[in-house]
Amino acid sequence: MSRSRLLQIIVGLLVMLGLLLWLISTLASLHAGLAGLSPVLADLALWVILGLIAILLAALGYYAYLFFRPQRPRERPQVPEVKAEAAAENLRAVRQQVDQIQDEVARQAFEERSREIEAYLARGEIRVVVFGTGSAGKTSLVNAILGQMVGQVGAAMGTTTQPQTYKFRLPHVEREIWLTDTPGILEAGVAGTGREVQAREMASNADLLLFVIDNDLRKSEYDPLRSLAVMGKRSILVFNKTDLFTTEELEAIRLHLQQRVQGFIAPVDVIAVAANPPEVRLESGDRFQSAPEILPLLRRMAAILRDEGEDLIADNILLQSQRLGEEARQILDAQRRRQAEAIVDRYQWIGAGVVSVMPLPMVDLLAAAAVNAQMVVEIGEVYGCQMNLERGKELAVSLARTLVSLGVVRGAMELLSLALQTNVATFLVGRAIQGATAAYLIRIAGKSFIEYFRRDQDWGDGGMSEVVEQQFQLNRRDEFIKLFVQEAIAHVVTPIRDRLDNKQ
Ligand SMILES: Nc1nc2c(ncn2[C@@H]2O[C@H](COP(=O)(O)OP(=O)(O)OP(=O)(O)O)[C@@H](O)[C@H]2O)c(=O)[nH]1
Ligand SMILES: [Mg+2]
Repeated sequence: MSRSRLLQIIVGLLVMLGLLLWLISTLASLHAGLAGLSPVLADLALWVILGLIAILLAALGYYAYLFFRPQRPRERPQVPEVKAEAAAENLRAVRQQVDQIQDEVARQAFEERSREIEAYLARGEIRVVVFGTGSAGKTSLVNAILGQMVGQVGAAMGTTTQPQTYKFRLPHVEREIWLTDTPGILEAGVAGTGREVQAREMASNADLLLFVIDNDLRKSEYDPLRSLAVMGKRSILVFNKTDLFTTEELEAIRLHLQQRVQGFIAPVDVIAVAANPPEVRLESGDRFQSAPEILPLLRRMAAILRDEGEDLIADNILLQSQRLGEEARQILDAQRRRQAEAIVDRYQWIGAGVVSVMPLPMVDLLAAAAVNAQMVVEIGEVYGCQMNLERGKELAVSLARTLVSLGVVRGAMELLSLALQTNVATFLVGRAIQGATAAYLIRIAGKSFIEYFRRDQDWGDGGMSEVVEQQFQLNRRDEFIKLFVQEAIAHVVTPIRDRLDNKQ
């Protein structure tokens, strides 16, 4: 403690002691004066005055406490808890899906993306992405916002070839802001297209999008802007290079822009700026560079980030994790489909082999062969559904009935008879038709079961019949039947012919 402070405290204490002594002597003389008149009145007056002093001291103490109490550090605003929890929950589910992806490269890419989202959730920065056509002035805008030349500016399209991210802060916005400059969209050439994909990806991951244009909105700008805004991307439409227009032109364009984006961008979020007004030569011959005019944009950004920042982040994390989940689900679906189709493929030719050597009444035999309980169980396993053989059989039998009742058995036989008669020697045609039809029906049954398990063991509104009918329609196209017959000849006819040849 400094000496002057110590001195202040001692002087303060002495003053207080003096005041206290003065108060006591004043009260004592007041009490003595009143006691001469009435001792009871003297006591009462003394207590009232002491009570008032006590109340005064308590009030003073309370306000002193409020004034001097240690300030709790301001808590950092957290992402709204419910949404953040939903996003974390979603990410956990996505991770489980990702674990099942067998393709190493795809799995690693998904793991990387889910780690990125988690890191983003933990860090909580606000990501602002500057996006738009080549040469609209995106890099100029980034330079102006940051107040320094961080990125190269050029008249030709394609000046920025890689996204660049810069960190900065805005007054009254708690979180750090990551500002990303992206390569322009609609650049010519393959390199431009690749960059465009990257830029679009970054735009769809942004918390806040600054969509930069330098004239009226072209269709090629309107479409991506609309689809990003409609998908829930918070966007500001930044109309740059306003120095090139007269005040009247400017107002007309601004009004027109506000009308065009009505419905997905509010009029206050259409903002005119001049990020990098060019140097002008004055009459005196001196060169003059006017300052960028971006203040309205900075104000609007600060207002949005201050008022909606927390929601923007939470919504965005949720959106990203949902997108990741959807993509993982599609890959997993394709992977399971490939595995399940391989099972169907195996069973269809096993069934065909069995049927082609067993002379049984055609319709019964085909329907029975078409549905193999073991195949049902195996397809179920691919889709993570454990079922016993008994249940597999139940499903198989009801599907067999449906195949017969829908006329698929007869239909398949007619289709294949027609195709095989021209391809196979007469003495083999009967067996070939029997075998190929069995394979074909197993295929229809297998494909129908794939649909059933894909939909979480649900046949859908139209029931089993609709799924079977659909599969029959899909598998009766000419091109497919031609290929199928070739395969059937290889799997069914050739082995029979070989056996007969060996016997002779
Ligand atoms: N008149 C005028 N020109 C500007 C303004 N802002 C940018 N420009 C010019 O527009 C051209 C393109 O600017 P950039 O900032 O490189 O544009 P970009 O959108 O980053 O372009 P890419 O990186 O190629 O996609 C440059 O010649 C800038 O000087 C402005 O406010 N007024
Ligand atoms: Mg640029």
